[in-house]
Amino acid sequence: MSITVSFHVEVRDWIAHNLTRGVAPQAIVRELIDRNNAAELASAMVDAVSSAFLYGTPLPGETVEIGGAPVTYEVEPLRVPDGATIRLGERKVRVMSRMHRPSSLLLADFLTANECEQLISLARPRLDRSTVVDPVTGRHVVAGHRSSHGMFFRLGETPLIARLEARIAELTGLPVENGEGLQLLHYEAGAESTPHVDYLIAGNPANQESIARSGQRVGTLLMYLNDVEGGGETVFPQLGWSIVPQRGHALYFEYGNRFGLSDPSSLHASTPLRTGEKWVATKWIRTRRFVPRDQA
Ligand code: PD2
Ligand code: ZN
Repeated sequence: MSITVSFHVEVRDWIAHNLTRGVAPQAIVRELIDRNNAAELASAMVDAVSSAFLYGTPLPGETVEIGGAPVTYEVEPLRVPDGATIRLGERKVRVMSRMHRPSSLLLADFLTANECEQLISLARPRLDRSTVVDPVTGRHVVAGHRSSHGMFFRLGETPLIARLEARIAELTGLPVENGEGLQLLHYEAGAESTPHVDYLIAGNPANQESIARSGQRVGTLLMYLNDVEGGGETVFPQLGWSIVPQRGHALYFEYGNRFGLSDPSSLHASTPLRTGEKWVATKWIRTRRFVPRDQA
């Protein structure tokens, strides 16, 4: 049996702040007990906030359940047809592998060599140091989990971008307008992307506003634009799965289910590049039409 008790917003935000700073949940529970909270209540409050961080759900409201069932993620299959090949407009792409959780698909021939080269040529003069959203302030800052350089295309910015976005929509079954602008990343020797999830954690105002405008991120398509000589693999540490980038290949994975939860098993990274360079294009897809901050 579970009981529902009130949860002060200041206490919730204090827990969220400490989890974001990397304080261990057990240490936060101990501190709450030291401040005269019952042990069951302290654990329930920390679990409720941790679970929102883990599953990308909104922070709990003004109540918390003690003795409730733990949250689990129910995986849903991709909306991509079975078979060894998939026809996308004029193109026939080859299915190299499928994974149940996170729901994923590895494709060959998603892009032609010429499309890869054109994307690199368009992006190269516009590269900037990649930024990440600071989980505490919500501001874009250099550093954090990426040490690559990157740039964004606007939706449908060129005929090539529009053609690729139509191909992505046909693959995923999600409308073009749900996609964020295509991002290109360039890694040089030593550059990496440390383990992270692509869905938004509603722990800061910037993410809350972004989710309110466009919904949560539910899928990522990574398109590899060159063959990589050493390192630079996309890894899923919880699965022990590693994808070796090859020109024209694409990895699609989904991490949102119909209950509005996000899949923590989609944690992934790009290992440090040992030699040469790595070019990758990323399309993040939302539950609704993507509205950039400056167009809200
Ligand atoms: O470049 C990659 O392999 C990679 C790995 C993890 C890219 C991203 N995440 C990303 O763009 O989100
Ligand atoms: Zn990522």
